[in-house]
Amino acid sequence: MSDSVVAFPVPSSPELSKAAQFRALLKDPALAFIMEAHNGLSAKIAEEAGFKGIWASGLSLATAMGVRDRNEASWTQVIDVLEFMSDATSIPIMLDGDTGYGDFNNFRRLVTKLCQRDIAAVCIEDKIFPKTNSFVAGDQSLADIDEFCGKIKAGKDSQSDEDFSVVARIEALIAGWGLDEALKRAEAYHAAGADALLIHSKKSGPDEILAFAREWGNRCPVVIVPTTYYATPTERFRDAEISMVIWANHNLRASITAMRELSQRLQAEESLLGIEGSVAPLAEVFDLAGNKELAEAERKYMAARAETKAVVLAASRGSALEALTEDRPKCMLDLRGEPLLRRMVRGFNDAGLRDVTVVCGYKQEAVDLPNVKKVVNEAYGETGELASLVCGLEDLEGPALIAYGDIIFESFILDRLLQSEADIALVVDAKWREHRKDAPKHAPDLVICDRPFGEDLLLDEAPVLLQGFEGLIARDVAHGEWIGLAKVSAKGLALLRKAIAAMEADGGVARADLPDLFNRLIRDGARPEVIYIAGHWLDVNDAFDLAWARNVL
Ligand code: SPV
Ligand code: MG
Repeated sequence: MSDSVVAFPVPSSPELSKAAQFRALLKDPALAFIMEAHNGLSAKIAEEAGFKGIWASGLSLATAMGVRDRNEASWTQVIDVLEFMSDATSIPIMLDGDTGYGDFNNFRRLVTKLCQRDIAAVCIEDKIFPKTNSFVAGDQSLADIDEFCGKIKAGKDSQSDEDFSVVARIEALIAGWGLDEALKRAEAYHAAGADALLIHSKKSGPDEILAFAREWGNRCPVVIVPTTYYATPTERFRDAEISMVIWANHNLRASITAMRELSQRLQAEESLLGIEGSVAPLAEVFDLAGNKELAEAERKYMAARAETKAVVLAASRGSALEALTEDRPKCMLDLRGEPLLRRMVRGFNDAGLRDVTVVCGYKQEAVDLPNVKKVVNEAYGETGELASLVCGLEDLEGPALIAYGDIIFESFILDRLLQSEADIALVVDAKWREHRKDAPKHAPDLVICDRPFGEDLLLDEAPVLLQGFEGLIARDVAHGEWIGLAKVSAKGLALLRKAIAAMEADGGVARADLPDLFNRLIRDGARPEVIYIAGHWLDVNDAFDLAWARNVL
């Protein structure tokens, strides 16, 4: 697509208005060519090909709307299409205004509206409303000369743009009235103020329009439509000092041929295989639509909102579950008809997280969920959670949610975490003692914060992790248990990576778990935000947990 073809909105007008460009084409002694278009797409294609102007053909506009060239579409429907064409292009458009859609008064209003929509010119023909196409049998009665001159004058008096052109189309040759009648009308329309004359013919040779041109003597620009005398060498129009040639309906006819061939072939073949190579690639469609401009505008005007991605650590077997995890990791254990992990991913999706990476290890082939990216920690047997996290973070940019693969939690917990703007945020259960009283043998991820959970939290700054994870030693003093859910911002992710690199340098990644990483961050000065909850979650460590989960869900 050439750079001059623009998508809505037209960003910059050239030095000349569209009307002035069209006027210049008419006046230029060089022969000009304008191309038919009938919608925004064909108009763009005409401009892309290098045409300096567009003919908004009445025949083509009507046919593309599925109606006849008989004023069946209303003039406002025509103008609606023109507006798309004009918005989509930067070259001038001349509307085929048929007979002006009524009398002088209707034509005045048409001209006013065309100027408002930046249409450069209108051509009206001296026939009777509703018009009949010049090439079909039917009433080709000519309009009264004086009445038509009044229409031209009314149009010229109504244009709000001084460069707007009214082109008077003479149908005397089409209606069989001959050259003298055509010249008489040319004289009258010129005197009434027409900016140019369109002399139309349905002969297969150019003789009658060349005779007209000779007699007229270039007293004002002459426009022709060589649809039926197409075999005439263009040089002959130049020699006759014709001002402008209209290729009147050829985009429409080309599209009919192409669409017919394709539709018939698909109907017969019931497969896209045969046609894919012969249709415009989708990339071209998006180019023509101007998607590139939109992408640039988005970068300029839309606040960048990075998508939060989720990483689920699900590499471990869960050996306390014994036979239940013989053929699958514990994240794939069934919980009322669906695997635990699937339930989690659904919750993520519901909260707007579409990009979910699952770090697998043990029996990774059993993790067969759609819509998740699977990465494998091949060394899951000899490594801890941190090594799995490193696998999961590999291609990650921007904010990330990190979750253990064996937890179940109420959706409000996730919503609350996603709202956090902290660089690092962890969900901590302040009621952990109650949660753990029936399963005292687990070593929960206990944390010590700068203050305990309290009723007045809304009034305070968010609590932060102070001493971090303290293990079993802290049972008496812990403020809560980290539930295995955390979020990091883009900056937080960078902090994590830095801490991991430092731990690697110390040789401490392979066996490390996530609490070791958070402790390292705290040691290096980070103060992760704590989001306190009071229950409403559980994790699945053994058959007891699983039974409990199946009961409460
Ligand atoms: C049109 O394109 O609608 C025209 C030109 O009016 S013609 O069909 O040749 O009459
Ligand atoms: Mg027409």
